[in-house]
Amino acid sequence: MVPFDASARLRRASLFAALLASLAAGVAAQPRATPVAAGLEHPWAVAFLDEGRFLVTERPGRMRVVEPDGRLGPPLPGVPEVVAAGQGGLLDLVLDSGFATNRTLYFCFSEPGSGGNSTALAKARLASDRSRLEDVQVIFSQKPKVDSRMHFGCRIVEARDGTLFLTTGDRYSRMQDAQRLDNHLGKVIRVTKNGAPAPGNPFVGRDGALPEIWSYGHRNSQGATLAPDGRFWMHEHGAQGGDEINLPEAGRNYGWPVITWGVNYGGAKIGEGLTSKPGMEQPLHYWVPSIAPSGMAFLTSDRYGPGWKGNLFIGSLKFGYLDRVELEGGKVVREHRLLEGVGRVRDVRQGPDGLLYLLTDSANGRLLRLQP
Ligand SMILES: [Ca+2]
Repeated sequence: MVPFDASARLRRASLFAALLASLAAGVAAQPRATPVAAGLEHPWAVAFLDEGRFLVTERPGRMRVVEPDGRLGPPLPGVPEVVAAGQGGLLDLVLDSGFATNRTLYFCFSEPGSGGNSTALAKARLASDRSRLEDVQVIFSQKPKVDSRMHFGCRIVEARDGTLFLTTGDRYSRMQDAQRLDNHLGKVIRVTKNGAPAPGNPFVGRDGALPEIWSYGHRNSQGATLAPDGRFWMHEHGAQGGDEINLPEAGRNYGWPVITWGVNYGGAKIGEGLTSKPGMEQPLHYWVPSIAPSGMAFLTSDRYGPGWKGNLFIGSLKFGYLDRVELEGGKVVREHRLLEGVGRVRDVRQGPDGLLYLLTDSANGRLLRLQP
């Protein structure tokens, strides 16, 4: 029965080969990022132009087009003077929902002024030949200006009703101001596309409160997006521990610095060390230790298979990975660390091709595409 034995041996061999192949496929299925462009100096935000081009901000104060083959265009004239120091500079960028016809975009930056600097929101048009910004207008400036290089917040989201959300930071030295309504520190701001307080804002008409405020008690938010259902989601940095995901609702208090799941750098408690208090909202999710989140996007495409569709993707600056967050019933149920060792992830967005794109934050920062 030699032929039978040989064929059994062959079958075993082919089973073993199939096993090896499936193991190899398992390894190959680990997500991989391929570089689109490099040589970006501390890139902060990426937007998607037509024909596969990108528009990228660099923190020192430059905005440039990146060609589909990765070539970097020259810095676009028209960016206002920015305070490029510490965490400040030219930060977020989003295209207007009608960009294809109106060429309008919004960006935010650290604006110099009397007393120091603060986060400002600007509107501009990208010239039809993509060579410069036109009609640049600052439509909102955070009050007051503070002598600080820290905590600018600065993510912009266009809501479905066409108003703009802007996150602002507490400037680090002014954390108590996040609880007061007479300033824009540590807030979510909501304005029209001309910078006026958005109709329906919760504190319009209240004495001593600024009408641009949507929600308060925030620390420093460097990631925000709309969920597929149109709700506004954001995350924010805690101190040592206590980074949070929040879904800010009109007029609500998100607690900083009165309640937090973190402690001060060095381990001292913050305030009375409370983690909850009536009248203050609990986060949807928090991280201890802090991951230092930046950038945030829901994956709505099918490009990575059904398991990833609807997941939330968040960059970690501190640990240098992309966090894939699984949600069930609106709650975080599992997290997966992708691309460990990729570097400080500053931004993550879904492109018009349905793929995820990331920016890494360094002196030689990169634009990366996550391969399906
Ligand atoms: Ca909070």
